[in-house]
Amino acid sequence: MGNSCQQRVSGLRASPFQVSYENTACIPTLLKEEDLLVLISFGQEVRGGGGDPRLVTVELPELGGESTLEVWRAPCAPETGYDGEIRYSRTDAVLFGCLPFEEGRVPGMEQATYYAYRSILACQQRLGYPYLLRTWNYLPDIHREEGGLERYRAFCLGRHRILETTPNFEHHLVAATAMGTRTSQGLIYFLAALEPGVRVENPRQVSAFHYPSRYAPRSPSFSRATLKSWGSEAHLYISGTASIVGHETQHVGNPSAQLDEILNNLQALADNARCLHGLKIQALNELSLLKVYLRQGVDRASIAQRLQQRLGGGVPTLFLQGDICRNDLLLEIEAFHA
Ligand code: 3EB
Repeated sequence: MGNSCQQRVSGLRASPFQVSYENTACIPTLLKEEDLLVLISFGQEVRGGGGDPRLVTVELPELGGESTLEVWRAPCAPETGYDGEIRYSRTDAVLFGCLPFEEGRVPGMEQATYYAYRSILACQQRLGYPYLLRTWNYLPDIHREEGGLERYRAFCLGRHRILETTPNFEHHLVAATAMGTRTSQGLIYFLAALEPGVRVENPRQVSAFHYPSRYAPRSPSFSRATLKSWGSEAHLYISGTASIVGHETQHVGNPSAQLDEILNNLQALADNARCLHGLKIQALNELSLLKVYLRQGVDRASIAQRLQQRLGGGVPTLFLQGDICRNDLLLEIEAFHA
């Protein structure tokens, strides 16, 4: 890599990036920032990014009338480029990669997923970041049946088939989001590093990789969170978290009760990260960022209000519309803690 960027604070390596939501910034200005690692926009695909590999568009509508950008900044200028179909941005510490989810070339969701993840694993090997920390999977039409199988379940099958070929794969499962889109182009992006994070599970929930087979022919290959220490600091990457206790959906048809259950799940997960791994987090209002996904028809304002009552309104929160993997789930929340 050209310019090395070992940032040291009191002799210890510090966080390799920070993430913020920005409502007033504009894309061309942000892309001129040398230390910009990743820029994520939401909704309609942005034209005029000049093919900058750091610019990613998640084609889910943002709710609430804003047009927010998610900005990841590194302590130094990243190196950017393309590895086949994967666009990447990397520093000495992390690799961020993004690829279109291509279903044209290979038939079916399962195969497309298998090949997408095979490309990701190969890219990690080539560039030298062998450990995934987190993945985001935005997949068109996840509830549609294809060859007798719901597409989300076919995704789980393809992801499991490739990941189970890696050493000690359950131990190394990482946090994830899997969300249905209403556009034709899907997208996967991921974060990888030189050393692994720690898998964190939730005592209120059956680990997704141990779900009974009625949910999918192969269980969903993700952990409830990944904890990654960066020297004196730590990040907790929290998966999309839903109103599931054990392995069953709770409060079918009731969005605000689902929200309360999600917050109970997030608190239990934070408690686990603190008690088992010493993460410095007590209350959910200490989380750095939230992303709330709402199924079409769920009222944003009432969810936002209840969230504010519970968390005090101090945690930056982005609301997106998406299809959560199970039909009876009305919302889902992912989070980042730094
Ligand atoms: C759940 O807990 C809800 O398949 O990668 C959440 C986050 C969910 C990630 C995935 C699925 C995934 O089962 C669904």
